[in-house]
Amino acid sequence: MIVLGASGARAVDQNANQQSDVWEMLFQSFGLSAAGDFDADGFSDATGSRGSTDPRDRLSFPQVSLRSVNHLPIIFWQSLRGKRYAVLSSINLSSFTSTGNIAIGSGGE
Ligand SMILES: [Ca+2]
Ligand SMILES: [Ca+2]
Repeated sequence: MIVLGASGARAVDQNANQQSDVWEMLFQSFGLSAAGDFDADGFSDATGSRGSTDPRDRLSFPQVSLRSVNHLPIIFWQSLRGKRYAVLSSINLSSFTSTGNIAIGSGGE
């Protein structure tokens, strides 16, 4: 299995609520619970924070697709410009290892 994770320095979280302070300011999402799901999209607000999705828009949630391009499997996701993404792999879903691939978000797929 392959998943995406935030890369580089940990997100700033000076109020220790497990959600990026930058994300909280960007989406005016102060006071949301890390385990909560304000927009009922099936992803916790902490997960939305890591994926930089809008916590008030249930159509904005972390998503990854696998497509074939020239017979090769390619991973796609909606990125944010300048955000660093790491591709992680796991064979047991309990531990994950970086594939070493870091992608810088372009603002598109
Ligand atoms: Ca925070
Ligand atoms: Ca959510």
